[in-house]
Amino acid sequence: ASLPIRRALISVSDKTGLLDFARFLTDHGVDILSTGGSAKAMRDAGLKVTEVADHTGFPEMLDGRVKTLHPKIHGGLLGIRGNAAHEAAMAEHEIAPIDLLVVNLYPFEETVARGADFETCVENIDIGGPALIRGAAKNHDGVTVLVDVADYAAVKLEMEANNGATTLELRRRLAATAYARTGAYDAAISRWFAGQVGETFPRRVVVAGELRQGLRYGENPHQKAAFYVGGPARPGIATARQIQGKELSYNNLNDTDAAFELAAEFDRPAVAIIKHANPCGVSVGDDLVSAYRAALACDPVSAFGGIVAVNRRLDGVTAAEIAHLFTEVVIAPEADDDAIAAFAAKKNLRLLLTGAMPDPSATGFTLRTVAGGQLFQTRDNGRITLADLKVVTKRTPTEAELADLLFAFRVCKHVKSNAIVYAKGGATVGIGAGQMSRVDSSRIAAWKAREAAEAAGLAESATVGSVVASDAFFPFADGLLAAAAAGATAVIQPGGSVRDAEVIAAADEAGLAMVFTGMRHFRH
Ligand code: 93A
Repeated sequence: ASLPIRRALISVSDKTGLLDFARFLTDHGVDILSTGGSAKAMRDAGLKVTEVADHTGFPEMLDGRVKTLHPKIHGGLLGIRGNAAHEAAMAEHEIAPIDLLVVNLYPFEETVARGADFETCVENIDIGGPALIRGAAKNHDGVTVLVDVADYAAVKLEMEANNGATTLELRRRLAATAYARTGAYDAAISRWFAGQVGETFPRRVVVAGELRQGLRYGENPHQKAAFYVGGPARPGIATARQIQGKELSYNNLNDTDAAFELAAEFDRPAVAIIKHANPCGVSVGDDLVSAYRAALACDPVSAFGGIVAVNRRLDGVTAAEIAHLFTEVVIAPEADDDAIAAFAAKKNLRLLLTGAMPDPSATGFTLRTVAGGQLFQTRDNGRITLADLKVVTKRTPTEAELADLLFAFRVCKHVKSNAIVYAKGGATVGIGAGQMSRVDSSRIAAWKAREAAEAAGLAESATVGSVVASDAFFPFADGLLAAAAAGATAVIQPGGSVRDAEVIAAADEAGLAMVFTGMRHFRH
């Protein structure tokens, strides 16, 4: 059986919940040792505290860089309870056991995040704190270690239930949390340092992440899954607050992320509808409701059970329109009360609000695993604007075509390769995704557009008079000719094929206008 906690060392930068917890300890007869700021906060609240300096007989020094780094402290945490030799050594050197350690570290991550200068960041690297935490966690057999304010309650509950003691089970769990914290802390420091010395890809990478939630299963029900958040703060799926609806699944999270990142590409009101991480309809418009209608028209069959992202505060009219169709998730930066009310009856629909839109130009990394390793790359934050376009055909695109070409190419960036996107009037009208040959994507996109037109009772396919975008160059003229046959009048593509001349000649012959972007947007 565990012995009751008699002595605690408290040294915390984040003083949230400190006084309440310290009072609880005092009420349970625990002696409290503490460092400067923490001791003052407790003493000011009328609690009895012994300063570490008084306990060790060694002053806090070097601007606080040395406050707890003393054998009386580390011996008190590390000495094995019930080990005769350890107990004898502790007695000889007057080292009192410390049964509970409560530490949270200098706020290094927050200091970096607020853009502090180099020296300030370095000064916020905690040395003594991690040493205490690692020692206490190693000796979890006899010592309880708390590094997270959220765990104070669990220790209180156990102490209340067990005459002031904790269970080994809890101490082990807290030890695991403790090493997760020191590991993440050092990872943040090394990542920051690598950035300071201009290393894009440091020698060793520890992916930042904190468990946000366990998921019911992964991509398939026989796979286990969890959602971790970390890295540079960026509004999006990781900052989303769920307003209503059942728990999100792995696929929901992945698809919702894809939807929101796509919607973020546009300045005008925009709607993206996603299925299986590919868009099945995207549109910009004068307002969200018209953008939603146009996005839905692209492929209303696939949109069933889809995910809808908008890049503006969601209004009630648009929400009511979305609610007509079975939709899994809606994600928006914010929503009007009317919009929230419009979804209330749809128990299964999840509404997520992120607070803000992500910046598509932001730098960062993407990561995917391969057998035995990971592939890192800087994120695809490339964004083609009018100034980047090079007209390669005899005919120059009209202004309306240019607007649609840029729109279609932005969408293309978010479609699995090979990607072909037909667009007209600021809306996609046909999307071909994920095919192994570009000409197949081109045909599928045109075919789907025709199907949608037929279902809507239209006389001709919406691809007639549309523009077409390709995420990579056309290796042969066939894909381009398929687009011309579908009725496209203008083309946007990176260019750079050995057969560019042939493809340009085919475009001229078909009367197409074509622009090269010089930038490819593969997405595999
Ligand atoms: O400067 S340190 O690296 N050296 C130490 O010996 C030390 N001991 C505790 N930082 C140290 N701490 C940290 O001080 C704790 O991790 C905690 O974050 C902070 C609490 O200081 P105060 O009680 O003075 O506010």
